Amino acid sequence: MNKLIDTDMSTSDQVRAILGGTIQAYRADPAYRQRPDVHNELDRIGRRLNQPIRIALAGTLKAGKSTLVNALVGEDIAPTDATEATRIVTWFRNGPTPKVTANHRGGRRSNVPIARNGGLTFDFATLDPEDVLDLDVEWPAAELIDTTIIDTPGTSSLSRDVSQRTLQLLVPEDSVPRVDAVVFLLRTLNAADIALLKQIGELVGGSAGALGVIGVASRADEIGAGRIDAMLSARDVAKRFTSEMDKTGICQAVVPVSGLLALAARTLRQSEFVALEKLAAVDAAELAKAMLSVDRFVREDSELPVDAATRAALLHRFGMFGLRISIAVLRTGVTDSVGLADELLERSGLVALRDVIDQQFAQRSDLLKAHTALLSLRQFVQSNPIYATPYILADIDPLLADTHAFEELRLLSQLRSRATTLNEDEMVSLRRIIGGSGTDAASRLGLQPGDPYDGPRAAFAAAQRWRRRADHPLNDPFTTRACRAAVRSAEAMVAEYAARGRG
Ligand SMILES: Nc1nc2c(ncn2[C@@H]2O[C@H](COP(=O)(O)OP(=O)(O)OP(=O)(O)O)[C@@H](O)[C@H]2O)c(=O)[nH]1
Ligand SMILES: [Mg+2]
Repeated sequence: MNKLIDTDMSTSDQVRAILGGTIQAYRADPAYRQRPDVHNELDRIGRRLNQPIRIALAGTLKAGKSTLVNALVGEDIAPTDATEATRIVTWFRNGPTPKVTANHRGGRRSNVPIARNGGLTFDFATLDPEDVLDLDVEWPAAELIDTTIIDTPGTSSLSRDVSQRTLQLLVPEDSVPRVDAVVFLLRTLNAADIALLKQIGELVGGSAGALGVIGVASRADEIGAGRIDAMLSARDVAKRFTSEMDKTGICQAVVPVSGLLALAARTLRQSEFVALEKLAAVDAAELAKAMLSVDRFVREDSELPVDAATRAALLHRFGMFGLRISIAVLRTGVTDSVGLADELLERSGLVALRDVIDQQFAQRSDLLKAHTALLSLRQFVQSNPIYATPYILADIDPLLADTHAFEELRLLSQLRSRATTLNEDEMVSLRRIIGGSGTDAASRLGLQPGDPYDGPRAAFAAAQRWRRRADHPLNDPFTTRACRAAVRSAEAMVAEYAARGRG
């Protein structure tokens, strides 16, 4: 990654410095010297700065959260059937060998046997789900090395206790953030979904809670009822979702995704490819008739060249839309399973989602973690007051308020919900320059890789342009604030180019 703007790096260092000072203050304080719990908590806040970023998948009941966890990891590790496990918050981290631990109320930990039935499920025979706070899954997976993914129980107004577990994670009562970023899945736009999103949004807006939030219009393939153009209409729905979620002002982006199709693509088996090829070879009119409905497609007495059990299994893995799209892709002349998988993955929306996660979360992971640490520390010194508490707060608060990279993230969300006097072109380039399409200079300045155009000159021109735009007499305060942020982003690049030139 091109770390041109190194404000996030220095923010982490500043957070480490504040933390170091805080640790010393508590060691020196007679009231806390003998309190290992206090010192452990401070160590924990510090350690987290070096750990993978924590991204929670949250959303409504059956929105496809667990399926999307599996699609992101590329393996069937999150239970998706309606087992007890879907009611418990589950952490997926990279580890040398598969291992599942239950954290019980009162601090006890126990090993959970792993059961495999196609996917992974946990053996709850010896566990009382009511007594389990969360599950910790260690799994050797490349995707988990830099990112810890947290699967949460679906929220709904019908099941308060379960929703409560998710809320506790996302919007904890003690205000100590548990996660650094949130992917929020919505299948429909009902009042309860929007209310929850707003609840999270209020905390984000109040500069508490996760700073990064991405919206996903999930199970996007179902929107077109399995028609081939489903993902196209999904894009329309995503637009509607976007505008609805925009009103909450908390998502930096909204993407339509079919987790089911993405998972099938990432774990496509040769036997499935062979069966799909057989189906693709059937006369088009005949196949269309056989695929008119799910019931017809899995009929025992069907003439299709694939047996009923295999058809049912295919349907389970791909969904009707996935099957139609696979067959259409094979008919365009794709002849190998890798080609098919690539095409399906692209169409599932997962590639787009991963790009957004990379731009919004991965490239900013130090920053998001620094933000979490500052909030945690702020909460900590307030609930364990010592003489130094006001001084520590006096270090933390300006950092939270003035760190330009935090302001960039807040603006990326708020620009979606608040009125400005910017025209469409200006909005696009403003979002870009404050890092909406990636945090490296080329992305911010809209330069093509290998573009002969001179980066320093582009950065300088952008700073001038946004300075002028910030001074426009008809600006409202929010527009001025956004333009000034763009100036700062551009100036940071100018300075960085200059430093590079000297170095
Ligand atoms: N067609 C289609 N079905 C999906 C998709 N994602 C999930 N499903 C199905 O929807 C059902 C619920 O999926 P899960 O991934 O368990 O959803 P969840 O949000 O984790 O559910 P809870 O944790 O119980 O709230 C399963 O039967 C999935 O196969 C998708 O993208 N497309
Ligand atoms: Mg689930």
